[in-house]
Amino acid sequence: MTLSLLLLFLLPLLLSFAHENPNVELSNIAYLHDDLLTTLQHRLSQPSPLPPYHAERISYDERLTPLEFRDRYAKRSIPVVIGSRSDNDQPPQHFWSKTQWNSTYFKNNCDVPARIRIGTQETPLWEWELVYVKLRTYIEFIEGQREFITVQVESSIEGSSSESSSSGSGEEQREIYQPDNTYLFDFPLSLCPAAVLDDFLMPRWFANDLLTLCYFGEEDDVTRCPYNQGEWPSLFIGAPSFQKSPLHRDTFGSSFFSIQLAGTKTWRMYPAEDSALLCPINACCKYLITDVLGRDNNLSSSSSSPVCPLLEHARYVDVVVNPGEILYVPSGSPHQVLSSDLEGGMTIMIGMNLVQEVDVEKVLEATRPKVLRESSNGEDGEEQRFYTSAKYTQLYRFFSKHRDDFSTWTEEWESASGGDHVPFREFERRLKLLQQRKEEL
Ligand SMILES: O=C(O)CCC(=O)C(=O)O
Repeated sequence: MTLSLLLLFLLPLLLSFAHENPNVELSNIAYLHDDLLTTLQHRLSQPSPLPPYHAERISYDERLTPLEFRDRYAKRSIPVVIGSRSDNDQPPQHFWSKTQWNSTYFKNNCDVPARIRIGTQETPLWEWELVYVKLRTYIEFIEGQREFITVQVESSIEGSSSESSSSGSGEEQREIYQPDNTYLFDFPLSLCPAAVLDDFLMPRWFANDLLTLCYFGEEDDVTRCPYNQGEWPSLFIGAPSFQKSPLHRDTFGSSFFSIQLAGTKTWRMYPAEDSALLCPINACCKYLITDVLGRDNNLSSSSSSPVCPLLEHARYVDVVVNPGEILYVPSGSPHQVLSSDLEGGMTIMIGMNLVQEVDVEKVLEATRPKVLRESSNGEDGEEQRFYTSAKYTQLYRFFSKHRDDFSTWTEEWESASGGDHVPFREFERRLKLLQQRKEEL
């Protein structure tokens, strides 16, 4: 089907999404419609075909400054694997932590309750149940040292919510026997004893993150913004036969980097501007099709789908990320991740969402409060209904207030840090460090 024909069927298509899929919130339809219209108009105005989406691979010890990284890759939304250019040039696996971050390290240094997901390969990870188990016990289970684990069911845990990773002492317990139907997904390292993060060296290309500077409130009552409360960096651990996580894009327009510690992952990434072609079902971050990598785990299939006919027009790139390598995913870029068990081992990965200067406009668009129907509040007795997450409010305030400052902050940070990798503790304190430096000048 050509794009101009698709344009004609645009509205009925969206309406049928809404009708057929109970996950589609009607209030999102107008937003999605605008997004798709813009995408298609842009496509139709381009000389066809558009250049293919591509990723770059650079060496981890290349003397590439954060500002060069910004100009060469982040500004142009190019995914990057920072690792080795050849098999003979492997980066040291533990470069980013003082001690080697491997399964033994996490078993010995972070034996706290961890929230894991359990489900089946047929259902997307978002629908998997959330349960708790001690991290050491979980790792022993997926390493094959335990036949089963006893987990605590989230609903039975006092004060728990799907946003929180804390655990309490509930009663309901269950035994789990299938490691491949479990996944430790996005477990905040801040829940481990502090020594774990104190060991961490922030790669220089990401140490200019602005999200970590987001606070609100008055001087003596200052609070960290949501998503700046120790959610990241986070840990992902999968059993050797865990397959894949679903297609999604990351929350509020943030970008992302990961450090692959063990096992191999293959990432399929789409450019942010093709996102509307993937049949999004809400303004953030889910899609009607969750699996674009194919049923039998091969990478070639699923580029077309009867329920999402626009999918075949979306460009994508597949990249393999090996142990020791870092992956950069540009802001707004939808992705699906396939875990490989070529060597029969588990996968361990550290991930971190961030906001760099070049991401700010996308973050503002994603977090801007959007109302279903404009009306001055109360005038006609109707309340304004926002359909942007309430958690985005402080992010929007911060990023719009300082919109014009970020470029200076980024450059100041580059000169304060010498553009080098930064121990995590200093990275967390960098606003203070910048202020100190200004006072000294
Ligand atoms: O590695 C994975 O399984 C998924 C990671 C990911 O897509 C994310 O954190 O956004």
